[in-house]
Amino acid sequence: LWVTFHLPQELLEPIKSYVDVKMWQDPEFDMPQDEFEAAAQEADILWTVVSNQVTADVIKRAPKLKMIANLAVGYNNIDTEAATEAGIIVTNTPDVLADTTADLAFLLMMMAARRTLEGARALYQGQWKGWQVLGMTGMDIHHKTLGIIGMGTIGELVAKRATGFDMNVIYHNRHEKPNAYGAQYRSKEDLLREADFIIVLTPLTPATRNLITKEELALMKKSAMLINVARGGIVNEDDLYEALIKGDILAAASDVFVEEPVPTKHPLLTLANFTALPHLGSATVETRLGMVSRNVESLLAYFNKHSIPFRVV
Ligand code: 8YV
Repeated sequence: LWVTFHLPQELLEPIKSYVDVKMWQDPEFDMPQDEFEAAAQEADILWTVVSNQVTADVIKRAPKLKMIANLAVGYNNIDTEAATEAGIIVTNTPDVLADTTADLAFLLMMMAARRTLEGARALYQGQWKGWQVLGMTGMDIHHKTLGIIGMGTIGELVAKRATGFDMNVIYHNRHEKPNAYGAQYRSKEDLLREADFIIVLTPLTPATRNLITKEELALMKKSAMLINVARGGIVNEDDLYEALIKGDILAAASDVFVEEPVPTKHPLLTLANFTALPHLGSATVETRLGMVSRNVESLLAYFNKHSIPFRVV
């Protein structure tokens, strides 16, 4: 079994008696893709994270591979069609991170609304000049309309939070969800036109890549804010930059990027009306340990020839 990220040894204990374990040793940096591909070639089982690209080509050159446990709910890093064809089991970590990620979605929305990054940056840089009536004023979220695009488990938990903040919630999803905390279904276009805040929460698939481009941004209110806690690539970053520069929308925030870690020269990072976080959606101790447990459960079921929980392929 190849663990392609760094885990504290004690978390490997439950599986060690079943299998020889190799692990990426650097806790600071992701495993580079070429080293990951070399690991995949010799692995029977891979324990991966979303920075590992398991393409059809990687699968073709991994003759022994039988299972991939992905430490994430999203599995856009894995070519599931190629895995299915090769008879490879793929598992993920559903539900356990949903509340934590919903919290972060809310946090990012409020950071954008209240301009907290801008304010904190000014303070740390010694540029806080004192209280002014209209200094650093943001926008209230209460009694505003929140539009959720992608009403899965995390979307519903964001809607739940929003009701406690007296927001009016609308959503767009492939299927209508009648019991989603009073949230009202809208077409994508109507949601874009009506919402004051939009939170993107779809998985990244061929259908959702570039779901938000200049056309969608143009439909949004000029006072609206766009928040992405799903995946880079769902929102077109070049178009978002243009929209923020031109004032097509007021502000945006994102926890996810097309390239992660984000290059320090990324144009979006130069904008005062853009708030960035380093993919912290699921980053609490409780949730990360819960995610590890989900994968361990799947692995133990595999070793013991039981039916495999959290299986996506
Ligand atoms: C993961 C995530 O921690 O679960 C997901 O889909 O985006 C994160 O919570 C991260 O992607 C590492 O695999």
